[in-house]
Amino acid sequence: MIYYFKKLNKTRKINITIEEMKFFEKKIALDYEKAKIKGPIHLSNGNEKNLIEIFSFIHKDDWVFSSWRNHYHALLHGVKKEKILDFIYSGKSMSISSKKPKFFASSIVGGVIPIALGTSLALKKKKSKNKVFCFVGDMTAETGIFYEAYKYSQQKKLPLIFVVEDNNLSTNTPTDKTWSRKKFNLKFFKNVIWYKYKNFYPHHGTGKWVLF
Ligand SMILES: Cc1ncc(C[n+]2csc(CCOP(=O)(O)OP(=O)(O)O)c2C)c(N)n1
Ligand SMILES: [Mg+2]
Repeated sequence: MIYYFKKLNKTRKINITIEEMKFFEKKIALDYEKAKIKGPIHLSNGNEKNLIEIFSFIHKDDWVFSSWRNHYHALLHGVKKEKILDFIYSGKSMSISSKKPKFFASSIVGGVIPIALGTSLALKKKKSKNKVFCFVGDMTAETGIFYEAYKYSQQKKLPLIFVVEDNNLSTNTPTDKTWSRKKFNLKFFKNVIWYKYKNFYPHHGTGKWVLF
């Protein structure tokens, strides 16, 4: 399924199950519909198996960067459930961050890419064995900043691995049609993990109109 895996070693056993992940998002969805969360939420569904596999290659001391759709990444990297829920229920779901484990997310398309790049440069300078994993959506992976950072990280041989999560949507715009994507296949890029999935939830919210 994922082309790049043969280059990585499994470093940890993931103790969260697919059902627990789905339940975590479902509870947030229900509370959002009851107007208990006064901020946007971006839920995931359908990529649990892919993520459990990917996180088994991520060391607990590695850096993980993410986006607005970050709940699963934070959970699997070991950010405490209570801490994740604090961010979400206080309306700050898009900027979940943690020092231990090292986790940082941003709502800005491409916003974390240069930060992830700089972090990987710092790790290399410190001769650290740890890596940086930067999760991006498929449309984010089409932006200029992605290719600029990717090129720099490759030329400098930095410990930066991008994970492209491809739902073929940028909000409601199909990415393949926008970019005539057939020729570009990120799957074969070095230091890129790429997987396709179909999200049961819409871009943000749950699909139900919520009145506060
Ligand atoms: C700089 C910037 N421009 C526009 C937006 C609005 N926006 C939020 S998510 C998104 C689509 C991103 O699509 P993709 O990278 O595929 O991620 P997905 O939501 O599908 O996981 C856009 C355009 C933003 N957050 N930041
Ligand atoms: Mg997308």
